[in-house]
Amino acid sequence: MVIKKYRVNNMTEALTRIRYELGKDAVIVSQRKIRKGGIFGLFTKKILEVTAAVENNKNDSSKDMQESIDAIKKLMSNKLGEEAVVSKVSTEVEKRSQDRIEIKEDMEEKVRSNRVIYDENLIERYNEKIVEEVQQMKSMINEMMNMNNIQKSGKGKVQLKLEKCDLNENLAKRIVDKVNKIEESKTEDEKVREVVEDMINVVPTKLDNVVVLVGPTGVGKTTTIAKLAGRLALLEKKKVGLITIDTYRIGAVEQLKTYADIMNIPFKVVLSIKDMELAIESMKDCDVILVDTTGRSSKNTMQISELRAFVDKVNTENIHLVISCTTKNKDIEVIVNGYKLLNYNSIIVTKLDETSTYGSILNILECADKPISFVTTGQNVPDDIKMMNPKELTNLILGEEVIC
Ligand SMILES: Nc1nc2c(ncn2[C@@H]2O[C@H](COP(=O)(O)OP(=O)(O)O)[C@@H](O)[C@H]2O)c(=O)[nH]1
Ligand SMILES: [Mg+2]
Repeated sequence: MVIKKYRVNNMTEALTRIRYELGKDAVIVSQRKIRKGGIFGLFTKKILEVTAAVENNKNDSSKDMQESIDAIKKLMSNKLGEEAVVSKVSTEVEKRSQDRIEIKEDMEEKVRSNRVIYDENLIERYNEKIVEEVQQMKSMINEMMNMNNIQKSGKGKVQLKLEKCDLNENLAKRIVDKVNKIEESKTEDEKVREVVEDMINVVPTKLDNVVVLVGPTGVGKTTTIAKLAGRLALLEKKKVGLITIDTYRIGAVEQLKTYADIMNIPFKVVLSIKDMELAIESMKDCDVILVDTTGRSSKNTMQISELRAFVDKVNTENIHLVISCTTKNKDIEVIVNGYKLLNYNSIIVTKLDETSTYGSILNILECADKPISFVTTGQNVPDDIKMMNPKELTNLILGEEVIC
């Protein structure tokens, strides 16, 4: 806000100067006649004193604001303690608000006493400006507090970036430690990529003999079995058989039977360990037998042991733990460890299309300490399944690519 007094001979002269110097948005706040010159009040001349005001974004508020922001940035870069910074900023905010309130009151008082028409919009805009400035200051204070909290937590930029990608805290810390040990002259990003890529072990899965999928309910085991069956039978022209021991869920049998019918491949429902032997025997001319299992609670060792009896009977090294990449970090540990009783050899991570951060993939692989065989990326059978190499998976994990 610029407020300026003009001593002129008449109003026309005042208006001309005000318009020229303050622009067309200026308003007249007050006007009065005063005496000028003379000796001891004699021979004085009556002139007009006109006070005009204009809100001036560039030259006033924004400049003040910019100065404050610059001051804060300087304080931040000087790494002052949190309290010192915040109290300094708070004082700035208060001072600025107070200044503006005083000017406003002053202006209103002048307008009232001189009965000058004034621009309501100007006051309104002026108030909005105050709110804006205070909000801006507030967000800067928050940002600074966050920065200081981060500093206090001792976490560096890389650690925070990894955690933002949903990698769990411990894993992110381990990656940072490994990055810090790399001596070659590479950028930090390159080092992080190298470490993450190194942690991913992909198995070029050969689907033959008997393939068993285990994992919690709803992660996509049956859908994945259907996708694999489709690829093997339709694309690779292999003889495929389907077995399910998922008789607990209503509709589970029908779901797989429908796929088997569509693909015209043999399908058996197994209810007992004895049935399992017979079913495998009946499909011995198949190149691949895919076995779907019941989703059991990984917390219930009884249920897992029961399932193990079936899986043991199959006698295969081709057991995949199926787990969704939308699984919460804490649950990953419970699932991965709970299913270890089934001696799975590799991991299938499903539902990559349902999230935009993929750190959980590495959380799963590291926790299980097993290679990854497939990822699934949607509900379409048989299309939405693929193998990904470590580079592609690293791109996803570090948030450089997304699955739509
Ligand atoms: N978005 C998405 N949904 C999937 C994927 N795989 C399976 N689903 C869906 O997840 C739900 C449960 O799948 P299902 O195969 O019955 O899981 P199961 O209980 O482990 O056998 C179904 O609605 C599937 O269509 C996937 O990769 N992406
Ligand atoms: Mg199922």
